[in-house]
Amino acid sequence: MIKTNVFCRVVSLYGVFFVSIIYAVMEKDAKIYVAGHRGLVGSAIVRNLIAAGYTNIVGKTSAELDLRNQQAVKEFFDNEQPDYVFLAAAKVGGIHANNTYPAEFIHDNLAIQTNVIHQAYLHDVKKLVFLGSSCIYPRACPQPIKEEYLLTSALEKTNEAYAVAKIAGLKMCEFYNKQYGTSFIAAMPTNLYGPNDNFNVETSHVIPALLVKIYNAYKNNSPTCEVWGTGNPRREFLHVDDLARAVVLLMNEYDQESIVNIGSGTDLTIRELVMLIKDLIGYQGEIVWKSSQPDGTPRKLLNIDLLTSMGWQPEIALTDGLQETIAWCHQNGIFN
Ligand code: GFB
Repeated sequence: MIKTNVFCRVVSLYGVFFVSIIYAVMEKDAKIYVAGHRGLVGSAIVRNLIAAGYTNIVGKTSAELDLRNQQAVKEFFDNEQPDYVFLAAAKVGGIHANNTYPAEFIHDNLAIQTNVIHQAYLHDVKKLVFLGSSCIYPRACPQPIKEEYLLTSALEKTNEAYAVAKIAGLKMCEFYNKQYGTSFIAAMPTNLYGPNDNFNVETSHVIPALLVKIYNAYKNNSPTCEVWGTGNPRREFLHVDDLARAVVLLMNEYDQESIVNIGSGTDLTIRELVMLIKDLIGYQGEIVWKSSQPDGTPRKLLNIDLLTSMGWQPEIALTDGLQETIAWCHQNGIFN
């Protein structure tokens, strides 16, 4: 049985104010394990929890705790006995990394999530949030993608290994709830960006890759800057601080069976994204499209009705989030 803290929130709808009751699961001094606390997602969750007044947050680097190691994960749970778990640790990467290292993507993700979810069950963790990805949905999905479209047709090939592992993870949460009565929920974020991302242009996602490539071309006065694919695919992007707000909300307020999409509700073409970043950085050269690199799925815009029905809305517009990320890159030695 989950202990709940009840408090009130004032919400405004069409200018009329309502008082809504919130059932917050996590006590402020509860022990909260954020797996992957140094990464893009985990570090944003930690920032959000600290700002909200949570005082007992646990994290381990991959050097301190290899989550692929079953015995090490068991010993960690034996020692720490966390009350709540955010499972944000994963082997992640952009289209090239997914396509090039599928064995590592399926092995590492299956191992990490299996170890953490199973130990969370064995150690009576009160609630766990598993982070998946919008690439779990079929390649040819109707858009925007509803949660119910899961497993309705074939996956995109470039990230099939990662998607299959994430589908196994969300199903593991569902089946542990069904058989063991656990309270494990699964959130499916769209493409994310922000501080503490991977900025290695070979293995990263598209936004960090473009920031580094276009900044370098600007700094070096290069007449051209090479980017991948045709520019035609559409992608939806969400700043990771908006994601963290959603994930903490779900931990505190959501207890239904369905997975929950987390997105910004709008998308743009990769070409439009490139032009936006080019303008923000001030690069005047020519963009060259390397069409030998894959485009990936043509579109994966999420339907976010379930999440917005809980009162969440994205707050950071793409241009603002990109400007903030560019400033972070300057301050943190990414651009040098
Ligand atoms: O973020 P990304 O690598 O992966 O974006 P996905 C790929 C899109 O951006 C493709 C284009 O259409 C690429 O052709 N692109 C253009 C580039 N230039 C570049 C570049 O320099 N680097 C990169 N990386 N892309 C990921 C999955 O899919 O989505 C992950 O691979 C995860 O598993 C994530 O699910 C959410 O959006 O295609």
